[in-house]
Amino acid sequence: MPSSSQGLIVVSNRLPVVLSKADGEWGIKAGAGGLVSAMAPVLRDRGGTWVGWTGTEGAHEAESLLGDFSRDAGYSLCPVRLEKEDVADFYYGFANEVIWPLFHDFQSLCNFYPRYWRSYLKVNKLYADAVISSGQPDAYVWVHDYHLMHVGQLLKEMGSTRRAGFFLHIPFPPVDNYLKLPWRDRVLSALLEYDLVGFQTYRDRRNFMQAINVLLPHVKSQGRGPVVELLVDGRVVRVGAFPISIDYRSFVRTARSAGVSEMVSSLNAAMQQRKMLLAVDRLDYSKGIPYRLEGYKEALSRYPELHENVTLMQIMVPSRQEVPRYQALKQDIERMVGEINGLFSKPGWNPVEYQYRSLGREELVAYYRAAAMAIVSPLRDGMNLVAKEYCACNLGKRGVLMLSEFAGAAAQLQNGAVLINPFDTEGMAQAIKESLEFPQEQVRKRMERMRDGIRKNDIFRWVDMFLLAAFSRHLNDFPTSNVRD
Ligand code: ADQ
Repeated sequence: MPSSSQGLIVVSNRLPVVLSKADGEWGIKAGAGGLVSAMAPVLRDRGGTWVGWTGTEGAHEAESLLGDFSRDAGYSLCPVRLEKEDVADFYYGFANEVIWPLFHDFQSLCNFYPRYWRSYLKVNKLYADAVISSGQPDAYVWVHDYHLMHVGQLLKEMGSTRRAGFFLHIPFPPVDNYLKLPWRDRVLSALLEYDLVGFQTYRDRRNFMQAINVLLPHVKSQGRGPVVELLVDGRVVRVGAFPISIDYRSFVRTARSAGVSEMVSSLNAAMQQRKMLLAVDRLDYSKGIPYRLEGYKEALSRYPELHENVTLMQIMVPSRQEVPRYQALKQDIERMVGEINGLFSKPGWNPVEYQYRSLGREELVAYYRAAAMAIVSPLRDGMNLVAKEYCACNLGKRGVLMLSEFAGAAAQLQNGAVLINPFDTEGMAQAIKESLEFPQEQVRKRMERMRDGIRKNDIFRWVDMFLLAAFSRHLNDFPTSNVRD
C-alpha cells in the first residue's frame, strides 16, 4: 500500500448503501459487494468520502440516515441528487442505451440521442460539484465506471487541483466500435484528463490505446508492463490493466460456515445424486443467457445419457426491470426454459430449474458449493465476479468452471477454466459433456490453480495496485501481475 496519507474521495454512480422505505419509514443498510468491502478500510484509514447517488428518487428526506451511517462506517457519504429526467436520460439513456451496449459490442442496440449526451454532461457536473463541496482539497479522487467519465475534466474546469484516477469496470471496445460514438473525441479527451486510467485487462487497454492512435495521434506512449505512460500535452497520464477481484477470504469463511454447510446438504438431497450445473447472472443481454440455454438444449439432444443426471440451475437477479429490452429478454429466457423442460422433462426431473430473484450471500455461496459445474458464458464482460466467487467457494475442489473467452476473467483463469466461445452452442454442448467426464484429479488441479491465483490477487490487492500506480513516483518497480493477453 502506498505510504501517502492523502485523503481519498471515491466517486461512483451509487453510494455504497441501500435506502428503502417500508411502512412509511426510511431504512438504510450497507450495500453488498466486493468494492464496498475493499474500499471501506482504505476510506477509514485515509479519511475519506464516498460520493454517489442514493439510487432512489425522492430519498432526500432520508439523507439524515446517511449521516448516522457515516459515523458508524468511519467515512463520509456525500449524496448526489438526481431528478426524474436525469435518471431517465443520464442513467437509463446515456449510460444504459449508449455506453453499456456500445462497450459490450452491441452497437445495434444503441440509441445515440443528443439529449442523452447533454444529460450525461449535466449529471457529471453534479458529481463534480459534490466532490468540490466535500472539501478535502488535497484528497485523491478515484472515479468509478462508465457513467462518470467526464468528472475528472469537469473538476479541472472548476479549478480543482486534486489528482484523479478513473477505473472502467466494463470492457473498452475495439476501435471500430468505439468510432461509432458520436462524442468519441470528447470522451477520449475527458479520460485523458485523469492522472491514471485503469482497465480490467490488457485487451481493454490495447483497445483504448488504439482509439488514441486513431483519434489523437499526437499522444505518445512509453513503457511496458501492466502500467504505461502517455505524454499528453506535456502531462503524463498513466494507463494500466488492473483486473478486479473478490474478497476471497470472506467467501471462503462463508463457505465454511455451519449455516452454509446445512444449506449445501439440503441442496444435495434435493438434487438426488444429479449434478448441478449452475448459472448465476444479473439479467442482462451481455450475459449470454439465451445462448447458454441453447447450448444446454443441444447437449441434452445430443447426449441422452445426460438426462436425469444433470440439472441446470439458472438463477437471475432482476436488473433494469423498467427497461422494455430487459423485459423482452426475460420473456425470451422464460420461453426457452419452458421449451427445454417441455421437450425433456420426465417424472421427478426438470432439466432446467429457474429462479428470478436475488439470493442472500449465504444462499448464493451454498449454490456455489453444491454445483458440479458453473457455466459463466457472457458474450462480453468486463471481468465477471461470479467466476471468481464460484472458485473461492469450491472448498472440495470438485467443481469445473466453464468460462467464456469474452469475460475479462478468462485472462487470469485460463489456467484452470474450460474456455468456451459462448456463440458456439454446439461447442458448448460438447464442452459440457466432456468436462463432466474429467477425471477427479484433473478437476482438482484445475480448481486449485484458479483458487491460488484468486487468493493472491484478491480485491484488496486490486485496490493496492491501483493506488500504487496512482502514487508511486516510478513505475520501474511496479509488480508484473498475472494479467495475460
Ligand atoms: P456486473 O455486470 O454486475 O458487474 P459481475 O461481475 O458478474 O457482473 O457481478 C455480479 C455480482 O452479482 C456478483 O458479485 C454476484 O455474486 C452477484 N449476483 C449474481 N447473481 C446473483 C443472485 N441471483 N443473487 C445474488 N447475487 C447475485 C460489473 C461488470 C463486471 C465486473 C464488475 C466488477 O459488468 O464485468 O466484473 O462490474 O468490476
